[in-house]
Amino acid sequence: MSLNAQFPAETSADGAFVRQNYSIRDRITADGSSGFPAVPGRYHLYVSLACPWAHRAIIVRGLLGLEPVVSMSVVDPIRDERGWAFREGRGHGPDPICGFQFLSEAYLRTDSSFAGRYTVPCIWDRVTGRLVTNNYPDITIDFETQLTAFHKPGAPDLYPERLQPDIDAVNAVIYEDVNNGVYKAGFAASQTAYESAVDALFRRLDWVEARLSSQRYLVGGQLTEADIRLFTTLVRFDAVYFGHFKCNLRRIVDYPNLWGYARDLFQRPGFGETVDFDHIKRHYYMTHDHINPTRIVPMGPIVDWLAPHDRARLP
Ligand SMILES: N[C@@H](CCC(=O)N[C@@H](CS)C(=O)NCC(=O)O)C(=O)O
Repeated sequence: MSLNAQFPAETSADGAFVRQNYSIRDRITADGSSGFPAVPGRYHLYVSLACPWAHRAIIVRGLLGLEPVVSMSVVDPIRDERGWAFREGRGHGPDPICGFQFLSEAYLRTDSSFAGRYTVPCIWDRVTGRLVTNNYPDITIDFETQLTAFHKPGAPDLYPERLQPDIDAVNAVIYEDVNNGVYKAGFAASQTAYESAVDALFRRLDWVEARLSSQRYLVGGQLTEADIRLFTTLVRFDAVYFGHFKCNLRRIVDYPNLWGYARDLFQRPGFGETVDFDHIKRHYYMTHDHINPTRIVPMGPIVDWLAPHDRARLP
């Protein structure tokens, strides 16, 4: 069975999308207590520019100035039954670390019996010759809290201790209803499961819209991990989730605050330049064959991400 054909199987009896549980969950630690010490040049981050979970790590790595510390490479946005592949193309190329042809090789070298999906983002350790983690929520947190010795001067504190409970609480509901909510809608295999995902998604977007009417950022009056997690879903929303995943009650451009907020982030250093709409659109529309069997990639929408946003007036 092809990987893509497996998608419908990843649903519960009532047709709801269920995200896999398999993951590799070691941690990079400042003191090395995990066996994976924070050492410059030791780790490599594999990403797809299409993937919202990988996109978080790309943004955080850039904002913290970790480019010289953790190397990174990009897979081909088109994934077939063999999984993510390293191929020459615009914005991606051969595997610079082990010469792998497919990301699956990194997983199987780590654990020859690995039974999960071969997902991005994941981090390779040059010293032990294996993956450290593919657990995306840990990757950005470890960059923020364990690699602090290597942050660039003036790097933002994206996960300040005093805000962590609030950030975690906002992340939890936004993950459930928005970040993963769009997937629940898109991969639903029953009308009921689809409608319940779309309901929850747009109720949560209304909640975020209200929250952002009186504050510039999601938590604590400053840019945090929570904003980065929401941004990578918002930036894909009108381009792919609205059509491809049928999240079409409203577009992000229809929400004054969410749309201003998304542009505010997009227009600052470290955000817009990491967004590749070509990889994003080709990945989703050409990879999920059970949703878009013709693999035709829509031309639109035309969205002006550079329009002024007026968010600086908010606290
Ligand atoms: N590792 C995570 C999330 C990351 C993730 O889903 N990445 C997607 C791209 S957005 C991926 O690599 N999918 C490959 C596949 O499903 O074969 C998970 O286990 O759910």
